[in-house]
Amino acid sequence: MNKPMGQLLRRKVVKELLAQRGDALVVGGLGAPAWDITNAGDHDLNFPLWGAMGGAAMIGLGLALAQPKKKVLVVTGDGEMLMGVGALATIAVQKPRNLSIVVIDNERYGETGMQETHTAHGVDLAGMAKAAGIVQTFMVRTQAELNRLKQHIYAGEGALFAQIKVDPEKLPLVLPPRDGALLKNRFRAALLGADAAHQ
Ligand SMILES: Cc1ncc(C[n+]2csc(CCOP(=O)(O)OP(=O)(O)O)c2C)c(N)n1
Ligand SMILES: [Mg+2]
Repeated sequence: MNKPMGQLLRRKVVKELLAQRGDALVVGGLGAPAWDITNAGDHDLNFPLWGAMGGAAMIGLGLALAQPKKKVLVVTGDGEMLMGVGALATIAVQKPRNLSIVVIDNERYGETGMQETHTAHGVDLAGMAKAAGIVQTFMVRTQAELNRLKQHIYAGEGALFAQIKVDPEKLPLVLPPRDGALLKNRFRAALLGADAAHQ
């Protein structure tokens, strides 16, 4: 029998994780995770994706390799991660210490009507990450487990992968800016300085 659905509330989870972000670079997977990171406070060093389903972890990997002194956090959905699951193998091989991937797992494709994803049927993304060779993996179902994750997420001991089981609640949208060029330019300016923004 499948385990019960997640109880944690995604907006609270993401807010707690981002409270300690400092100057970390934060990538939000398309849809609800992008709204979650925006709900926690829009930020110049947020890079919310409006598309590119399946690409969030790899965008995070590229950033982590290009900016080894910065912490990089990817917050994405179970559906998005399942689409790009091969990324786990590449991240395991590249071993970026500064990269954390957090999957907000509501066991649903929330944005398109709450269809069940494979995680509703036992697919264990944290187990897949571990088997790929990512050393730090977490399955989080409780506040105590979330608190433990918080101690490691920005420690730079990565790569780190966490799957957080959350309630499949429907929430009001909290949208980031919609203009991709604006998002890219403000991110580059905040990271590299104003001169780099438009290059
Ligand atoms: C290539 C591609 N396929 C499908 C979609 C439609 N789509 C957008 S968001 C989404 C569901 C995302 O689910 P998940 O990552 O689990 O996020 P949740 O909303 O459940 O938090 C889908 C199927 C898309 N944008 N691009
Ligand atoms: Mg989902």
